Amino acid sequence: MPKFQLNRRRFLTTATLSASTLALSGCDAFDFLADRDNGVRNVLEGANDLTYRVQRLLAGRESLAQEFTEADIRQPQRPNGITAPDDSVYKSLQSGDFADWRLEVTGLVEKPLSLTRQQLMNMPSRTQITRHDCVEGWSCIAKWTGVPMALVLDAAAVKPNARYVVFHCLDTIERSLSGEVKYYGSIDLVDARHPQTILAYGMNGMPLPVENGAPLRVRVERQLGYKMPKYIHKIELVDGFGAMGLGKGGYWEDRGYDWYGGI
Ligand SMILES: Nc1nc2c(c(=O)[nH]1)N[C@H]1C(S)=C(S)[C@@H](COP(=O)(O)O)O[C@H]1N2
Ligand SMILES: [Mo]
Repeated sequence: MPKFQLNRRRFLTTATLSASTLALSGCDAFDFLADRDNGVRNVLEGANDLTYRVQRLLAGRESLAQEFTEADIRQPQRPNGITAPDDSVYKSLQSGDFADWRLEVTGLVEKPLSLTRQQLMNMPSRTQITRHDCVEGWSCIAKWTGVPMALVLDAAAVKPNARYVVFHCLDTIERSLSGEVKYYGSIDLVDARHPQTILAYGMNGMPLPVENGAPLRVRVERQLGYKMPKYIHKIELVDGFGAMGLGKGGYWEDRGYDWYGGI
């Protein structure tokens, strides 16, 4: 395997306009939000659509999520959801250290791509120390390294009618009599082209561990954890979610979570 190297020639940006300026460090809990009957949470959820539009309006396309320092990293990123995919395709890719893994970029693009991890690592990278907020009520600060998604989208030449980016994952999140469901999720092109939206292959200076989504996971820093799919193998540009899953644009969205998980 080629030696894994993280490029440190990166710009640390200062925190700007962000709703998430709570001075949480490490994996602190904000337990009150985990309570599903909590009034604050209900208001937050009811206001989702409004939040989405207001954030767009006030914060603009380029506003950044807060970034932290090395000293703010207190412990490993807490793994959540699927942490060890048992799918045979994933396990065989993993046993070959992902040499045979590819990221497909398909759908509404002029130039479909099929990229190795090494090719992604050869592209310009960005490193950022950010706070991950899970809807279950915990937060974690970690350092993420990856290729800005805008660069991958540009390489694929997104068609003008594309509206969303869908992430297809290798892990099965649900098994029932009616079949198996693989994790998937989506964001719009504004978030996809946001400067802090990266396809991450490194975490805390090391290759991304399996628990946290190896070989590739997305970071969308102004949204909640469930909006950041792990174990990605395909990025699809679409103009709607109609035919996909239950039609809401993501595994958790299909089960009632907001499509815009802004923080
Ligand atoms: N493929 C996949 N992506 C996923 C999940 C998952 O179960 N499978 N869980 C989501 C949730 S709810 C969270 S909080 C984060 C957890 O990321 P971490 O394990 O790196 O902390 O991944 C998100 N992305
Ligand atoms: Mo989460």
